[in-house]
Amino acid sequence: MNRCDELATCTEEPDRLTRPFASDAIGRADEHITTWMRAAGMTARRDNMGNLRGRYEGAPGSTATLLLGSHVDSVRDAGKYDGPLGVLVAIAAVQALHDRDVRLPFAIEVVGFADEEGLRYGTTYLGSRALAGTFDEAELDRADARGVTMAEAILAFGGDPNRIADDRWSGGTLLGYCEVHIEQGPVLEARDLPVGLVSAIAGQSRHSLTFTGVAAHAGTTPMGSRKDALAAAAVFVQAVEAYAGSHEGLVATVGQLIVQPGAANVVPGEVTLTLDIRHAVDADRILASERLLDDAARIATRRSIAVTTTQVSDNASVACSPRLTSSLSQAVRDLGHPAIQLASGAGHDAVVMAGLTEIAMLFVRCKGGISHHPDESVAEADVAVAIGVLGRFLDLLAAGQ
Ligand code: HGY
Ligand code: MN
Ligand code: MN
Repeated sequence: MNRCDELATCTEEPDRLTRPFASDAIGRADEHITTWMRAAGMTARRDNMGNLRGRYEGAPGSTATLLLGSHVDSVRDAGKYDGPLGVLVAIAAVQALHDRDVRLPFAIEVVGFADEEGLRYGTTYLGSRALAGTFDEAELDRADARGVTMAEAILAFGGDPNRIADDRWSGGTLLGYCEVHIEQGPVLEARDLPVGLVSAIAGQSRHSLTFTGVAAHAGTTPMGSRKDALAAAAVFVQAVEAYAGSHEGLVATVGQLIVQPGAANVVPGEVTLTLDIRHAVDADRILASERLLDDAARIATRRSIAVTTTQVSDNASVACSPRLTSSLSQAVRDLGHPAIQLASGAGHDAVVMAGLTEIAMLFVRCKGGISHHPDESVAEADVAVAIGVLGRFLDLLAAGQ
């Protein structure tokens, strides 16, 4: 818990927690985590994309590796636990082995992923894609809000943007990937449970839309002859909320909206906004994307303005491994708790890791289900359960359960 507090001081903004990809703040966080990894008997290095890779060797002759971890980056004005809790619980489980001088019949790698949230470049899962070997090099040309490309950011952060391919897993047989993460939802609190197993992770589509009208004088342009990009975007935002609200299991969000030129006395000429669409069933998510992008075109045409849309990312829903989840469930029961399963509406690096190996996730109860907000909080007792469950999970895997 103290370590979560310490990492929360690593921020790009003095009055709130904002820790973007390849920033000085995440560099400071990596230094703390590296120290803690080494204290737990791990070697630690940072790869080209900026993932922290801690390794705890297995017993002599062991050949397989189990991956643990979560992400180190954050959203803007974030809570302390989304991401870092999973990295620190994994380090605590390895620390317990190291303290007992125990070597398992497999190695453990704890990964602190460089970018799960996509705050800086709008993309998602940069770190886990590099490790899974599914990173698209074309993304290196993406520019951030200050015009710094991803390649330049990687270089400045100490990585080689031309050698991201070296980051892909090449360490032999994998037993799987297990991620501990706060639930970011209300289920465990409602059921009064400290932890739960993840059954599946909802699919997620991210789009960028730009409405282009004509900037004009706010005082002299009659209402009937305006091509107001923000008025059109506002109708679209309402349409997004109405559509998602009337479709079971669908959530859709306009999280960012940038108005140009952004002056009080100028009719907005251009608005760029983000659209985040999620559903557990991929067909429903894809249909929602099509319908909402059609709505945007219809709204623009009716107002004689233009709209362009770009798909920024698309991640299918992913089921967790029954085999790994069964061992994780057994670990939960062995610690005396019911092992319930619940779906994840939030995305996680596990989505990408599912392309590399089997995945399992353990959710930790969080207060009020609050997340992506500074009020995010977890109970120390629940974190202790999560560390115990992960330790038991390692024992069960070692016993070949
Ligand atoms: O947006 C998400 O679901 C995750 O927090 N990146
Ligand atoms: Mn997260
Ligand atoms: Mn998050």
